[in-house]
Amino acid sequence: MNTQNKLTPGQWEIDQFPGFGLSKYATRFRTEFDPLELAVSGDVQNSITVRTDDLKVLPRVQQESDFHCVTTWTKRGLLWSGFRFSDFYETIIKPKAQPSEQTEVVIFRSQDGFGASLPLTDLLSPDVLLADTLDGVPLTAEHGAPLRLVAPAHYGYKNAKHLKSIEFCHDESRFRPSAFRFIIHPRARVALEERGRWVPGWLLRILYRPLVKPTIREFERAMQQLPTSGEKK
Ligand SMILES: Nc1nc2c(c(=O)[nH]1)N[C@H]1C(S)=C(S)[C@@H](COP(=O)(O)O)O[C@H]1N2
Ligand SMILES: [Mo]
Repeated sequence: MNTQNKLTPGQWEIDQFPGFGLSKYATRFRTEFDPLELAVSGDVQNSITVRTDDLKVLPRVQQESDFHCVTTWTKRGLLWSGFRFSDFYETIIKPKAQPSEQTEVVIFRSQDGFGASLPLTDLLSPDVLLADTLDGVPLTAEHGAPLRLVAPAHYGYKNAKHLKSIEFCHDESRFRPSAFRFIIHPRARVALEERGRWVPGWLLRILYRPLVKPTIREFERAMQQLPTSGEKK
């Protein structure tokens, strides 16, 4: 569906799909894979907890899409399955949590302390999923168990893994970025090369590219130290 023939500017294709992220998260593995407990709060009437069974009312969708990390690697043709964020919003969030009509920003927080935010309008695109399987098997610790965001039109750093909570907010004020603000763009659309803010995309490419291989190795080493060694518990 989202697999394009031509890579977007500044990206190169890699064969493997590495576990990846900011170095500081490499060893902060989460332990709570199951059961899923997703806390929903923010500018809402009711704060609620969403569990695995609650998601089962949503139609399950499969999607093949490319994944673009801001540090310039792209993995093509990943097969995800899960639930459309738009279905989640319409069927669960709107009736149960009753978010404010002025909701503009959604903040995702992860079990390892990572956080990401995106405009609600971007998340309502049909290719944005809350995914729980990759290539036909439940997500591993490496790739975001138990549930992660998949937003293929946005750089990897918007695709929060190991989701713990979701906040529906009027604005970004409750969001504390996981890294220097200049490397985080509020939308981070791949097609527009919105890698960061204030710094042009072409410069960030040059700064990031040397970090790719060492970061992949760092995450691989950290994975090997996990007692469950990448398996979902
Ligand atoms: N919880 C969490 N989510 C995260 C990250 C992280 O470190 N922790 N890293 C982000 C970045 S920078 C990328 S490129 C992708 C990598 O996803 P992968 O590990 O499945 O390849 O996850 C994103 N989501
Ligand atoms: Mo990334």
